[in-house]
Amino acid sequence: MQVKINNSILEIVEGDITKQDTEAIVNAANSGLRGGGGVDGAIHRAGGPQIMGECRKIGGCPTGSAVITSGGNLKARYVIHTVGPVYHGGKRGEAELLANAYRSSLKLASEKGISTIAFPSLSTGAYGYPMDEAAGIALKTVIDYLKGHPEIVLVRFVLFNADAYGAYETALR
Ligand code: AR6
Repeated sequence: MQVKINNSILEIVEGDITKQDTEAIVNAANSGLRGGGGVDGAIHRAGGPQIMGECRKIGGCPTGSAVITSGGNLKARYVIHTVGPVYHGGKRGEAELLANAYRSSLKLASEKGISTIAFPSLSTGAYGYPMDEAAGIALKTVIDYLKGHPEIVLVRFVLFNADAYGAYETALR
């Protein structure tokens, strides 16, 4: 499903983030940039050791912030690593931190002249954020950003299964 936000495209697809041909893909990292399971494990496996080498030099990334490395062997030229919040019930600022992770990633893309970017559904795996709530925050944050930033021409959400896709589809409608 695709919508236009001014002249930019926002789309949701079911698929694998590591296979995307956008200029950048976003990693659901941890604050130590140490690698892990889920999206993080898949990106480092597919992209090769160069990405971890660059992560080690950067050293870390606070929750809600983002850093950038090359894409190693991936089709995407860059990986933007961001850190979503761990979900503790929703009363510890999780919504704002999740929005910050999307915004920081988009801001970094704008600064680097990256115009096409693919996101996974941050925080909705190991970090336990309820998918429906996360979908609403993710889409609203990206739509608000696109309204003021025509330099980003494509944002693609890559959802890993039909349930995740359905949650984003409902939220987008
Ligand atoms: N492509 C797209 N989405 C995926 C893929 C993939 N290849 N693999 C999993 N997902 P998670 P988090 C979905 O756990 O919750 C790591 O260990 C998955 O179904 O990757 O932000 C890090 O090192 C889920 O909906 O990220 C951190 O320690 C979503 O991506 C921690 O997990 C995010 O799941 C980050 O946890």
